[in-house]
Amino acid sequence: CQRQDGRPSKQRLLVVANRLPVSAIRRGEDSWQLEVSAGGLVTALLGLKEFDAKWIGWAGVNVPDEVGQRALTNALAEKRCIPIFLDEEMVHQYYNGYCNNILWPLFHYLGIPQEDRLATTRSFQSQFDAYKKANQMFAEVVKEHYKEGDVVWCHDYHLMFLPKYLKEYNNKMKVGWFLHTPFPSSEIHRMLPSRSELLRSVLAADLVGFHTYDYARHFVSACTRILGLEGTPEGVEDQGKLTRVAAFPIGIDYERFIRALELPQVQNHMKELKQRFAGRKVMLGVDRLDMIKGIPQKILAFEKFLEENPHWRDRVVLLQIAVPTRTDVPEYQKLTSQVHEIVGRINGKFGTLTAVPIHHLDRSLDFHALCALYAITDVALVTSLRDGMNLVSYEFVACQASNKGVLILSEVQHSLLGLGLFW
Ligand code: ADQ
Repeated sequence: CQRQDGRPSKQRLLVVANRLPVSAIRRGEDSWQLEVSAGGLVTALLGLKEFDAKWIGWAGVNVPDEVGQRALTNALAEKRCIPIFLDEEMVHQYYNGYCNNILWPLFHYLGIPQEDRLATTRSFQSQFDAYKKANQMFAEVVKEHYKEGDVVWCHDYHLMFLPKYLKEYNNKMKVGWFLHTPFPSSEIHRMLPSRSELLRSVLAADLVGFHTYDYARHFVSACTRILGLEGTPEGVEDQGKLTRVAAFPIGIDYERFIRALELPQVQNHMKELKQRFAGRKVMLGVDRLDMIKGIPQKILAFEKFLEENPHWRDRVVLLQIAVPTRTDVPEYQKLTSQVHEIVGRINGKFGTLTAVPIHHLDRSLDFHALCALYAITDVALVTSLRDGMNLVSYEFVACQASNKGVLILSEVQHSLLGLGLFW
């Protein structure tokens, strides 16, 4: 494919994910402010420079009126983003319900909530119906923007029906699907009432990708054991049609971090932080506030460390930066209160009039502030109980250009990141 000046044009790519890489905040009837969202999917896809990419997804806000929808669509077009508008009920059933209450915990081995185990319960069925409906809405928007030759890249557990809906529309469309979470063992996937339908829908894609070989293997064995299909070294075969399945461990745009560390504003911020915490070792946690990230466990381990090593009490500080997510889901609200309670108790126990051992922030930091923090950190703590990959570990290592900090990983992270970080 050639441009008029003779240079090859970039491959067109439609990235489809539940959320857009920006969050929208309404400032007036037809005016919107856009902010980059924090999260692994956004960070991971920042490196997509060799494609002519557009991103389709939900803007994370309810916009019931047409004026607002039009204005937001125009504002997002400048960022090469195309919004999907989901109403409150859909968000409740599809996103908070089926995605975050059922698929997310199950894929991280946390089980299915008791009341949703029976497929016959009304809440499960309505959440599953909403999930399919939402996937259809995404498919409609993809169809509207698709041009022959485009590659469509669907992301994550929110959109497991999308490959099927897209292929039903146009079997020639090139469709990939990538999962950012673990894919669990087939024994766990079996617990899901809609297990077969979900697998079959994903198999409609041409290429199915996972972070690790283990997740890919779990997916293939779920297809062989649950659907009775043939697993081959390339993927899964069904009546002569092969769906390729492979591991593609995701990384970060390393150069972006290195360049940021050289900026005067980042250098100045590093100096300020070093002065602020002079005489103390800095330990750091950067996470979405999610139960899989092991935040209470990390903070309780820090308390144990202070208890058992009194001479460290005024010589170390833990900075925990936890951006809130899924704030409408009761489990996440409980987690926030639990973390606040533990932090308050430990600071009350070990704090002095002039210093506290834990600084906990419920917010996102901007990219430059984050780089400065990684750069001056002595010990980064990544304590996920289970995680698809975890990019914070990569970011910390990338920013340790001049420091000789230590990265402490939970057992599960250690086995995962050994794949990419230390090879
Ligand atoms: P996450 O669980 O969101 O996504 P993770 O790999 O932990 O992903 O990365 C989080 C990203 O958000 C990092 O880039 C980090 O810098 C940023 N971030 C987190 N907290 C922040 C804060 N308080 N302020 C600013 N930025 C913050 C999913 C899976 C992961 C998988 C990724 C990518 O759960 O396992 O690694 O996708 O595939």
